[in-house]
Amino acid sequence: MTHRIAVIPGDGIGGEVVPAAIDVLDALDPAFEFVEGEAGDHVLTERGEALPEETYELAAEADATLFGAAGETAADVILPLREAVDSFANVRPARAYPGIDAVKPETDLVFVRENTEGVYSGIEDHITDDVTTLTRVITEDASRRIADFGFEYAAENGYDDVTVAHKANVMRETDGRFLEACEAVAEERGVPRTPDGASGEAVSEGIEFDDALMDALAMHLIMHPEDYGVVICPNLAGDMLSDLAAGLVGGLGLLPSANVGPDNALFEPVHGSAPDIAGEGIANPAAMILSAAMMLEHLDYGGAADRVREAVEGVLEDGPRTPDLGGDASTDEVTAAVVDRL
Ligand code: GGG
Repeated sequence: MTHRIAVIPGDGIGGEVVPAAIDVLDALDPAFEFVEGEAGDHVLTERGEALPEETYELAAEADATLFGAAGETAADVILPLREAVDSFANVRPARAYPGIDAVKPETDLVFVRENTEGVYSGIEDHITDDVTTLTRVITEDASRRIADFGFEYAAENGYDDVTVAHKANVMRETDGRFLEACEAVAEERGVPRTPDGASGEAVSEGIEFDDALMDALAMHLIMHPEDYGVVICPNLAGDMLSDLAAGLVGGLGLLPSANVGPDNALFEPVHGSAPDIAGEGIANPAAMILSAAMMLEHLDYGGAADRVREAVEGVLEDGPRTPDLGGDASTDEVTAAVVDRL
C-alpha cells in the first residue's frame, strides 16, 4: 500500500529541513506518494491567506503530514493544520545523544501536550484600546483524553514515571479541572501516586504518577531531568517546557514531534522558522528527520523508523554537524551522511 503524505514546508528553514526528511524517506523501502502544499507568511503575502483551503484539505485527507515550520502566521497555519488532522496530543520527546554537548546528558523526557485548548483556544478579544482578553478553555473530555494518552504512552514506551504539570493553585477552575481529570484517569487505570508525594524517580514496579506546579517543575527539570519520564501538560506549558528541555540536550535542532489524532497525524520539528539562519543552508535537519521517523513508526514501519533513528544518532555522534551543534557542515552534508548510513 502506498501512503499519501502531505508535505508542507511552511516558512524559513522549513523549506530546508523538509527536503532533507524527504531525501531520507526516499532512501527507504516504504513507498510514499508525496503531495506538497503551501502555507505560511510568504503565502499570506502572495495570496492574502496563510493557509489556503486546499492545503488544509490536503492534510485532512492524507495518511499523514510532514510540516516544517511556522513563522509569524503560526496561529493561522500550524494550529488549524493540527486541527485538520484531528490531533489532540502533541508528543515531544527530548533526549540527549552521545557525542552531543548536552547540559544534562541524562535527559530522557517525553512531553505529552494537550493540543486543542488551553490558552491556544484562539478566543482572544480586543475589548478597548487599553484592554485585551484571552479565554483559557479546559474541558473534562480533552483533559481525560490527554491523560489517558499520556499514561498509555508511558506504558507502551517503557517509562515508569508520569508527571502531570499544572498551576492549579492559581488557575483553580481550569488547571484544577485538568489535574482532577488526570487524577481520575490515573485511578481508573490503577496507577498509584509516587509514595513520598514529591515528583521524582519511580520507586515501585510499574508506572507511578505525581503532579507538579509547572513553575517549580521548570526548575526541577533543569536540575534533575533524570527524575522525570513522561510529562502530561496543558497546551502552553507543553510548548514552553519542551523548549526548556531542548536547552538541556543541545538545542531545538534535536527535538521532533508528533501531533496525533484518532486516525491521522502530523509530524513537525519542535523548532520554528529560525529567520536568523533561513536561506543559509545550515539548519540542523535532525529534528525534522527524527519527526519523519516518528511518522514511520505511526504508519507501522517500525523497522524503518529504527534505522532512521540509528542513522541520525550515528551522524550526531561522529559528525558531520551543523553550526548549532558546534560543527561547520551544511544541512545537505548532514542529510547526505544520514542517507549514506541508511
Ligand atoms: N514546527 C514548529 C513550529 O512551526 N513552531 C512555531 C510555533 O510558534 N509553534 C507553536 C506551537 O507549537 O504551538
